[in-house]
Amino acid sequence: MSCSDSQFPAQFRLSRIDKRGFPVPKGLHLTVLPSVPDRPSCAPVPAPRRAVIGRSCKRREDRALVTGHGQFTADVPLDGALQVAFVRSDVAKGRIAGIACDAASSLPGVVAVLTAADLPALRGPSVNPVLELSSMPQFQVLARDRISAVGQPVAAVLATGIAAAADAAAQVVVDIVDGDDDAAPAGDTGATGDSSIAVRGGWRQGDAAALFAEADHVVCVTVQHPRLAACSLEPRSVAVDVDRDSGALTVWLSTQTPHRARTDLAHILGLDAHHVHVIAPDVGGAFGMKASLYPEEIFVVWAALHTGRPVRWNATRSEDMLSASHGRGGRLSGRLAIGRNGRFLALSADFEMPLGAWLTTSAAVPSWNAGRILPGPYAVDCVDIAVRGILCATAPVGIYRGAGRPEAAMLMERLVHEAARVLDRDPLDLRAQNLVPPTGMPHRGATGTVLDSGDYPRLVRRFRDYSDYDALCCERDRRRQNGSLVGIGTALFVEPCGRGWESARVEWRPDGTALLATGSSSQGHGRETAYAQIVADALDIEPDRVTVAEGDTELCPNGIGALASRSTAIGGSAVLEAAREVRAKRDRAGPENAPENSIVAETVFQCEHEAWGSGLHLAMVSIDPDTGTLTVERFLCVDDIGTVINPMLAEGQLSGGLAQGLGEALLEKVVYDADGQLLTGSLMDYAMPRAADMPDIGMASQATPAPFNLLGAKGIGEAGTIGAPAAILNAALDALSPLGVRELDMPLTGAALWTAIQSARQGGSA
Ligand code: SMO
Repeated sequence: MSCSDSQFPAQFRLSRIDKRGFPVPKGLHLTVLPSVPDRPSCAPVPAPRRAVIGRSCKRREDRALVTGHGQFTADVPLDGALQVAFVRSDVAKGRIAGIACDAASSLPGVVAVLTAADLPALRGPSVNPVLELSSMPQFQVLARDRISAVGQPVAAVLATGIAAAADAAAQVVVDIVDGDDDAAPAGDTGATGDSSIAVRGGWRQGDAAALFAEADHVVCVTVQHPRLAACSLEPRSVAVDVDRDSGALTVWLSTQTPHRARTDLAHILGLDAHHVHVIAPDVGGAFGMKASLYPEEIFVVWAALHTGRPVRWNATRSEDMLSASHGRGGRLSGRLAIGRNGRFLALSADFEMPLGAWLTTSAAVPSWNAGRILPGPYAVDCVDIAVRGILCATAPVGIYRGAGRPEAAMLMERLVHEAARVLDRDPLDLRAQNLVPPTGMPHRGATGTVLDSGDYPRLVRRFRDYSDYDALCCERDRRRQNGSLVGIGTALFVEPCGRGWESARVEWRPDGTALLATGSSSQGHGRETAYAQIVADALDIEPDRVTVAEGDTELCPNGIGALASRSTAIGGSAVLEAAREVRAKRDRAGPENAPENSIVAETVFQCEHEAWGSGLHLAMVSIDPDTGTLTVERFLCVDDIGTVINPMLAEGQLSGGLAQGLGEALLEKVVYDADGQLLTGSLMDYAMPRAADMPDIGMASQATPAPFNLLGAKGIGEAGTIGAPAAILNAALDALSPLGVRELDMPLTGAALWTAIQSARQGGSA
């Protein structure tokens, strides 16, 4: 695979994407802004002879994927595998009075119909205790006595074919009667008492009460995030083979965390981890939804052990809507105390985050991130932030692309825009006055987080130039005077990428090729391409000489996974470290030894601090006063992600994230009714953005390298989901500010905006 087709500096091309999602031909709008680091990186990448890092290599993964030769879990051949169909609860709460399986059991092709009574008590996946877990809900593979949410698996059919399994599942009759002592509220409602709080967190520094009392201005904002479905192109999927003699399991799983799946499965089933081999083949997107084991997956693995036969299950789209983890859904309130001249003095906030009926591995992560990240790029010394995670009778709510970062940025940037409105200041000027200065880096903030690097004032200046901000504001004011509803919204945010470690093994062969095995895995986001570039750069070979193995617990060293924008910064640093070590060994051995032996190095890279990317996004919107229809006329962003390995991949990550961010702002919402019935069970009811919904996007970059990883890289995977909703909501509120509209709930549908316009007009005339 050749990589020589295009060569760009290590920054984004400035590109535009047209209505169909295709880049506008180069030359039409191409303006490459020079990107010069303010300060040299503490750990500069040595100047390579070939400069493979920074090249827009095409994704080596894509030829197979776009020609139908991908190998997803559902494609793995597994002779004689039993298919599973689950019988799910059609009510949100109640007690199971009886399950009638006889009719189903006698159908042709049915091997077994199993209920909780047939299963041992199995625990759930481990839960990451980033915050206090105050009451753990019971985890159940199949519901034993009580129902905790609509869609909860109650029974499972094992059959020789998928149609037979589904037909039989339809014949199982589950008798559910009213339960009266359930604590968790049905549907997506608020807390009903202490027993429904499962996660607690708080951050305090300084005397917030005193500062609020003496502040010149106090602004308050509440934001309700819609609950979102991850909607990965490939739904959940698992296939299990079992070695009858040894009992060893091979588990093909659509996951972003294969090693953790192995550890959890071994723990849950009481097996030695070496008897569990997890393989994540091609993964068709995950977005946080495939980072935890599900009851269905645990059942399938147990069933293979139990029957001694291969077993598989592929979720339908509706099963994912019903029982895969959702994201967002939080209700966040905040107050900002502002002193004379517009200085931010203190920040207080209260978050209520839904958790659903059981806790996924990362259930507490959105709450933790939203709280600790809230001050963002601002120097605010005093904070008082409280977070509660609430159990409710719905599908679980966990991490989803951004995982608390979008919630933090949304609340903070709404507060900033509200402050600018109250003080009659320009939002960019007000921000510029309150930023953590580059000379203050690394900066330990009031919530204890350490911003590693970044030049926020320069980011704001650069953004002003790039977006021609002042001209846009003039245009808005002119059109507003003519009666149009036009608004500009901005959002300045930080994006920490994951902590901890990843591993890599590099083998340099006598024929000049290299084999990389990475513990970090891929969820379809181009890791093979980027990692091959890193190895090639270090060994001074072309990337097509590098073979990459990933997502396999036997072929690859131990790893964490494709999470939290950590793949390049941490996974990539491990790759670079191993490649450098191989190179050093070869240099020591001398060229005369090189042709005979492979040289191997395996390393674990441990990161001391997170790398914090940053970005400033702008949306200019207009709203049709007669229909409420919102049009995003312009979307412009400048992002700082440090060293860029592959500008094309970075751009792809940013635009994909923007699409998901736009989805949250304008279209998407999982809806439960008051009885806990899911009203958005398919893509007929749940509005994902389509290509035609995407505006033209302008992107530019600046680069302040991250000092605590070897590449100087920062995350970009979540930037779009963080910046877009806040920029768009701020823009919509700016557009409707002449009518006195101060609050809007996402998604900003035509109906929602029309209603807001009508009630503002009636209120105004009353
Ligand atoms: S929401 Mo991510 O896959 O950590």
